[in-house]
Amino acid sequence: MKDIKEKISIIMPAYNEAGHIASSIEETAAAFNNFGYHWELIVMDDGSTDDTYKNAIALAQKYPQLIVRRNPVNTGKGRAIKKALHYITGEYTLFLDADMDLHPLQFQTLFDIMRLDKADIVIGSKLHPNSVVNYPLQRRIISFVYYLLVRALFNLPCHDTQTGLKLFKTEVLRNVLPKVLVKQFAFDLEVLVNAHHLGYKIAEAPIVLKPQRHYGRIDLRAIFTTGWDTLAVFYRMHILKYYDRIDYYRRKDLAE
Ligand SMILES: Nc1nc2c(ncn2[C@@H]2O[C@H](COP(=O)(O)OP(=O)(O)OP(=O)(O)O)[C@@H](O)[C@H]2O)c(=O)[nH]1
Ligand SMILES: [Mg+2]
Repeated sequence: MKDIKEKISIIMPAYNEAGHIASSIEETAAAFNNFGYHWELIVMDDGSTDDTYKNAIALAQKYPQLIVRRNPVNTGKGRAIKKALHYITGEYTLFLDADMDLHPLQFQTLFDIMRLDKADIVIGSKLHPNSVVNYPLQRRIISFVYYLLVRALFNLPCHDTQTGLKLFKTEVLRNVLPKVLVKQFAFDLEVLVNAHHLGYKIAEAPIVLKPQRHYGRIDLRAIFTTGWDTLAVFYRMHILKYYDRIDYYRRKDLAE
């Protein structure tokens, strides 16, 4: 074990990843054992209709650091991550997609940037000039248009809110996640908007993205829902002032 006391909690949301999940867990465990950090891996299976849960739980004996939880029905990536917060014991939390498009060894880049930039959050960005990304033109266009929308609506210092590799000081998530309402893909945006609003520093990291699937699973419906949820985050932040009010009521609750 390195002389590093910090513990990293890794949250891996998984939906119908039976084909990937065992090797994803093995690769993640190997990467973090190699780094020498203390770590734990929380796999959140979300009503998968394939063998995701079975294949993941089969590795629980081999890795005592592995926690596998299952939701009987699918309720969305955002809600699964919110639930995972209950199991986290590390000072740092990494969101890592289960499909291994982004290899967990890249954690070290994010961790180094967090320390150098004194950031509270470091997000992988496909639009970083040093990123090596290999994904279809159609997805590049969607990413860029979404970036323009996010820039127009929120003053976020991020170019890509949607990449499945993000490092947080766990304290940030404890303060932000209870306020987050989106259950699906705009969840990431809602987390970042709220963290920024609370004054946490967000930095971006280059990534290497190697798509493991031949086609993306993001369809028109997901794009529409994400766009709609994004507008809803804007409405709650700037018109309803919901996030400030919920803070106020919570503080009042605590005071009473
Ligand atoms: N818990 C949970 N995880 C999900 C859900 N939908 C997707 N995921 C997981 O979230 C991660 C990102 O989902 P992907 O479908 O890979 O989305 P993406 O990377 O934006 O799109 P692709 O290009 O198709 O890979 C993966 O680990 C999925 O297994 C869900 O409803 N619940
Ligand atoms: Mg993916």
